[in-house]
Amino acid sequence: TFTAELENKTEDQGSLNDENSSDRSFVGGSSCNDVHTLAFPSISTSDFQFDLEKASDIIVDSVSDFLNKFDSVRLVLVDLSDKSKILSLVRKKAAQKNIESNKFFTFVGDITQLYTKGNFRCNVIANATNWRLKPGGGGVNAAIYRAAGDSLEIATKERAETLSPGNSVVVPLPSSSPLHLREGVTHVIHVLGPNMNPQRPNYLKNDYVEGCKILHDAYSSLFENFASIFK
Ligand code: AR6
Repeated sequence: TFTAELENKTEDQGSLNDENSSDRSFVGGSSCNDVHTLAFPSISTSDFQFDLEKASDIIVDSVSDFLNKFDSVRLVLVDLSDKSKILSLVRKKAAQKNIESNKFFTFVGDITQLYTKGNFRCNVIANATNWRLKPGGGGVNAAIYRAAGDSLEIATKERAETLSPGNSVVVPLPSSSPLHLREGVTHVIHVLGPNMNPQRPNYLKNDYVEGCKILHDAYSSLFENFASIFK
């Protein structure tokens, strides 16, 4: 079944040190060179505390809309653990929607080490950022800024100072950045999602009508910006 395929793929690709992975030609091989691949984390569902059921519906709907419009692209939802609830919800819902498993799948691993640890080439990665586009703060944002070095902060500042919820910005990564050199990442797309955490700015006070709209806008903006890189 579709689900089984996705699960197998996730296990193979996520097994970080498996030198004999049967999926090697698919994940690391030249087939990726003519396919633009975006790896993205689940926006807003950890530090920003957005509901996982609602987020998974929005991810699958947004992915499906995007894949209907573009060929030669792949979208990959990444999370750190094979116990990730958002990954399993999204896998289940993607299967129900019959989304093609070679164009959209999940991957278990660190988004900053997809190639060196996961043998998986992705030229573009998304970051779940904060409104000031600042390094640190924890989560995937801290990890990406740490892995990319100072040049990401400098390149980001040239593009934007702040971001409003539901928007994203593409930042070309200088070739001197370790993330570019080691992992082959050419662009980082910062995305700001809706915030349901009272301790963070732009707190939505559990307003899921507004929250769902913003998360939908965030993924639409992310995918459109991804397409704009290779168009
Ligand atoms: N690789 C892959 N996925 C990761 C990684 C990683 N290295 N680290 C975390 N995740 P979060 P948010 C997953 O909290 O909810 C920051 O401080 C994680 O398991 O990073 O949008 C920013 O500055 C989860 O599935 O982002 C903002 O202030 C997903 O990434 C705020 O957090 C997103 O979790 C944004 O909160």
